[in-house]
Amino acid sequence: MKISLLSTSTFPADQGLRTLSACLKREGHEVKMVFLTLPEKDYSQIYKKSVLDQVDKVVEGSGLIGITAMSSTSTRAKQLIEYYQNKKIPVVWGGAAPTFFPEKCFQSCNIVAVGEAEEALLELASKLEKGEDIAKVKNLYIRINGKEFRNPVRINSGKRKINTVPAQAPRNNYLFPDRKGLSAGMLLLH
Ligand code: B12
Repeated sequence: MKISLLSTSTFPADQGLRTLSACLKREGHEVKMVFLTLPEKDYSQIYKKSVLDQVDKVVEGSGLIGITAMSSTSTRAKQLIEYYQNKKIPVVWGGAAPTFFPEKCFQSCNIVAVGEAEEALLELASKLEKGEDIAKVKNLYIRINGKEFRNPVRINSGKRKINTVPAQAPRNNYLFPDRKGLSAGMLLLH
């Protein structure tokens, strides 16, 4: 399945998102990562229509969109969530914001990931691809036809290989809008 992972971070480091990308690819999914950096000076800033149009082209055909945000970038995450949920694409919101404040994030997003999500995201992607019920996927808060499920955080089973090197290659990584000196393939922490 094609899965698009969107980062709202001000700096395209996102070791979490890159790790999730690598795990999904290993299970055969096609993954696009898009880094939607905006400067830190104004967290109320949201994405322009021209940027959303660029993202649309990359995510076209995705069966799932994942969005990462800290609380700082939640406003722009909510913009993306509303935008893609309105297009009827399943959206899962993960990262620091939903981990610390799941209830708050659950108000805007129908699928919220709490905590480390390697196994949860693989399970969600696999179930969506097969058309299976996603209501009981651990680590996720899920709303289906108005019914809400708040599943507990899992203890990683060890059944799936989740240790991996985060995806770094610029191929299939996109950075919008263009910001001088930043590259979607760059690695912050080495
Ligand atoms: C490295 C780091 C940075 C780096 C890189 C950030 C980046 N964009 O990647 C830098 C220095 C740039 C940074 C900056 C800031 N940071 Co910082 N940072 C961290 C730190 C130390 C580690 C994050 C990390 O890489 N973890 C390792 C990866 C593998 O784990 P992860 O990111 O949590 O991802 C996992 C899950 O969250 C989840 N997940 C993540 N994304 C997604 C997406 C989907 C779709 C799904 C399903 C799941 C999912 O699955 C991942 C894999 O298990 C954390 C503290 C911590 N211990 O986590 C603080 C932390 C995230 N930062 C924090 C803050 C406040 C900031 C700043 C606002 C500080 C400031 N005042 O400027 C800025 C904001 C930057 C921005 N808005 O982009 C807070 C966030 C609190 C909150 N409520 O959101 C934290 C938690 C520190 C704290 N305890 O206060 N930070």
